[in-house]
This record gives sequence, structure tokens and C-alpha cells, in this order.
Amino acid sequence: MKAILTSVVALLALPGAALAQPTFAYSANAGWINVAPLPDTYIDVGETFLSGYVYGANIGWISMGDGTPTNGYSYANTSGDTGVNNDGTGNLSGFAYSANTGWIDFGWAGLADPNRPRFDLADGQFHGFAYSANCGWVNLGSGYLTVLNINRPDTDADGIDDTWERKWFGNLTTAGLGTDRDGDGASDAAEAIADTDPLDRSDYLKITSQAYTNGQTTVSLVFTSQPSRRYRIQHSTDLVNWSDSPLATFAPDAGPTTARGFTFAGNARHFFRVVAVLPLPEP
Ligand SMILES: [Ca+2]
Ligand SMILES: [Ca+2]
Ligand SMILES: [Ca+2]
Ligand SMILES: [Ca+2]
Repeated sequence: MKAILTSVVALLALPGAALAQPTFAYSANAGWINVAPLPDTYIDVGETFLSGYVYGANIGWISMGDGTPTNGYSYANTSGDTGVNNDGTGNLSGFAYSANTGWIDFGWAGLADPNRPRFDLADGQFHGFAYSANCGWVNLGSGYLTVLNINRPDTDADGIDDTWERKWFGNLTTAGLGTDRDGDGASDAAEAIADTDPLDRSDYLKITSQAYTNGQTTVSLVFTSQPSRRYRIQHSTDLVNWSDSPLATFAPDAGPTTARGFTFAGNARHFFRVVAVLPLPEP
């Protein structure tokens, strides 16, 4: 399954346009950029890098990266290893390349810059700008660009994103079915889904505190969380049948932990667990 940018066009702002007030007008410099220029061709958006081509009528093909970063998970953006990277939370960096107009910079802004190029893990919508010395600001936030799903290839069919395997282990063989490299009780597959460190036995998805109020029918939990993931809290009376809490799927709090509470029916014995959810498509 490809990760797809749904849109067919991105607007270009006029060169030198003030970033605070993006110009949503057609640009004579570069015109419309088509992100699905041919049938069944798309940009692949992975957890750590992008690949594929877009097309601008006036500037030709633009490569987002060839899909084979030298280290297996992130373009170094040195000679022969260039492309656009994703930090896992949708923030983009690195360089796209057009033979006709040269480099298009996705890494010009810091993470606090509201105009940094990125997509939103909640809805896949692109925002912000990339910069081309020859074409000016490329407006990604025109409302046309959406990531439908993040591509997580699994060529060795062990349920673990190959890019994640290469990032942490440098190969596809160290992590596999049932492995737990750091021995923390969370399998490598579970750590991949939770985006925790598979080489650190103190780092895994866990509930760190719990409290009960309201006649033992309201629970408040704190758990470790990652900005790259979504979460569900589930509860059960028998450890067999689990129900999602009324919170459904939610984004974590900023920082290393997330606090949530909810009220459940009855005051019988209850068990709780937190489930990490891969974003996009939004579950
Ligand atoms: Ca795999
Ligand atoms: Ca593997
Ligand atoms: Ca582990
Ligand atoms: Ca771990």
C-alpha cells in the first residue's frame, strides 16, 4: 500500500511573499505542482523519509528522494544521498531536487517555526512552506495536500516496519517474531508500534500512576507516551474482554507522559491498559 498525497496540486506562493501572509495565488514562476502526475504514481510518505516524484508544468520533475537512504532510514543529504525526511511527527527536513530549478529546501526552519514544512498526524494535512532559490516559497498548506496513510513496508513479514528495524538494528534479521532485544518484556514489535527504545529496558509503554475517585468509578491514569503515536485506553473486568474507554483514540499530551481519566459503569473490579496506535490513517 502506498502512502498517498491525495491532492493533485500544491500552490506556489510568489517568490519573496511574506510567510505570515501566504499568497494563495498561481505563480508565474512555477505554476501548479502535481503530486500524482501519472496514474498509480504517488509520493511515498514513510515514518522517517519520503520518496517519489511530483511534477510542475513549468519546472518538470521534482524528486522527493529515491527511497533508498544509505543508512536505511534517513537521507543524510550529502552527495548521492538526498531527499526529504520526516521526524516521525510530520516535521519535514532535507532537500527535494529538480533538474530544472535545483534544490528545494524543506529544512530551513526550526521546529518552533509556524511556517515549517510539515503534515499533521491527526488529519494528514500539509502546512507550511518549502523554499527554492529559483522558485521562491512553495506553499504546502494550500489545502490540497493530504497524507492518506504512512507507508510502513514489512518485506520480512514479521509485523515490524522495516524502516524501524533498520533504524535501530541496521538490518531486518535482529528483530523478528517474538524477539525482545532489551529484555524489558515489551517485544520489539510492540516497541515499534509504541515508538519506544528497543535497546533500553527502562523505556517501554507503561502506566506510571493510577488513582480512583467517585466511588471507585472514575479512574485517572498517567502513562508514558510519544508524540509520534496515538493512544487508546481499554478496560476489562476479566482480562479477557476489553472495551475502549469513552476517550476513543486520542493524541498524547506534550512531553514524556500523558494523563487521562474517565468514568466507567459499576464499581466491580476493573483492569486498565493503554494501547499505542499508529497514526494515519486516523483509526
Ligand atoms: Ca519487518
Ligand atoms: Ca525482521
Ligand atoms: Ca523490548
Ligand atoms: Ca525498551
